[in-house]
Amino acid sequence: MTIEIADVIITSPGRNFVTLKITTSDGIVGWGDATLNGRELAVASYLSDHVASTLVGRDEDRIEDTWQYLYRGPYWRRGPVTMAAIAAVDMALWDIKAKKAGMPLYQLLGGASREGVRVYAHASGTDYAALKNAISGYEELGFTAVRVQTGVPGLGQIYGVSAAGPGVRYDYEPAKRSGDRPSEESWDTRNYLNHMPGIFAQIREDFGSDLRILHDGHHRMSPIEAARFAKDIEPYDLFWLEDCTPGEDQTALRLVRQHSTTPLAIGEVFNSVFDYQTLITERLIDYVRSAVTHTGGITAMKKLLDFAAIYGIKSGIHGPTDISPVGMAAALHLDLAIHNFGIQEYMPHNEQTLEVFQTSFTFDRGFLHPGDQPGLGVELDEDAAAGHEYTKAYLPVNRLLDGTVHDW
Ligand code: CS2
Ligand code: MG
Repeated sequence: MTIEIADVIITSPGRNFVTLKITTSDGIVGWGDATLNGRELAVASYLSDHVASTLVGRDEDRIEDTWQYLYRGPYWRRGPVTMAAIAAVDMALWDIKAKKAGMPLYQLLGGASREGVRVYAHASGTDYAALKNAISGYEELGFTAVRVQTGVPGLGQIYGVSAAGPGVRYDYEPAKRSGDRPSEESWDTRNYLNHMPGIFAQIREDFGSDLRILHDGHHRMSPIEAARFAKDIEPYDLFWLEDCTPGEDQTALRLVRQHSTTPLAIGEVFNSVFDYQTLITERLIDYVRSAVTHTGGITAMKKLLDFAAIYGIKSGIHGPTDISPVGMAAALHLDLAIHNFGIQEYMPHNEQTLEVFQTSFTFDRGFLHPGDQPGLGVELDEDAAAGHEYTKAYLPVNRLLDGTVHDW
């Protein structure tokens, strides 16, 4: 059998998603996630203008060969747009292969290594009272791990902190529909460094030592600031400190490592194993944060995680709402199968999204399972998708209080 057609579907059930649909000559359909937050149409064009016609007539079973064809073939390699496009093709082909085998994908990846995958939720609040309320809510739902983000005195709205009041928990949306240009936020690292350790102290006091606490630095610290911060928060036993420094410089984390035993996670902006080469071989991180959707798909992610395993480094796959349910399912099948699983990020999608993408994964007391439907276990309802037109949305820009554009 061969690939007969590759279609790109753009839908916006509350936020934008780009999905690749591959149909084989015998009518089997595979789905792949190609969503790149705030730059969605670039990947859609890459796929429909440059990739789709080259897939037609290819043997859908040759996943590795197709991956290499798309990666090495065009000469221009890597980058989030290219790697999201390759990821979508790769996921769709794995979906087809597993459907043909009549098995859930995790079986083809070696079978389950655990009963379910521990997930962490996003708890945030503009102040400690709101944050505490959010953490309690997640504990009631059975979560054993939470990422905590909170407002910083002297600053307004901060990325990663929900502006909604207490009690609203699943409302945090990273990309805003803000017209023709991104919204802007302000930042001050000094205020943050002085404020945040006290928040972790309060959390430990209120919630005890069992709760797994994660925190995202969102690339905002310099290497020496991150080293100080990681050292300051050591007493609060974080599960991880994520993206403490800007992602481009792998050697920056040497400095952080030299000063602290706080576990480090990085990688949601990475798209290739080469972004990790120094980090992994020098054991500068503890968790790989890539999204399957942005790192070339299941084929590439499995190799990256196997490479990490040799160095005792675990997975912490990116799973925000800007990864579609298809990309999330791909992560869950990998999580269930690999030995060096660490934790999985889980930001549940809204109801509109789940009407468009019908999922079979299940949540039970802090653990997700991808389900046992053949393939990835997610089907896109094209009629429902057509009802949600693409709406331009941007991630916000970050500036220091004096107006300087800052990392985030
Ligand atoms: C965040 C994301 O999930 C995370 O850790 O950093 O919200 C991330 O900023 C978005 O996925 C960006 O698109
Ligand atoms: Mg992050």
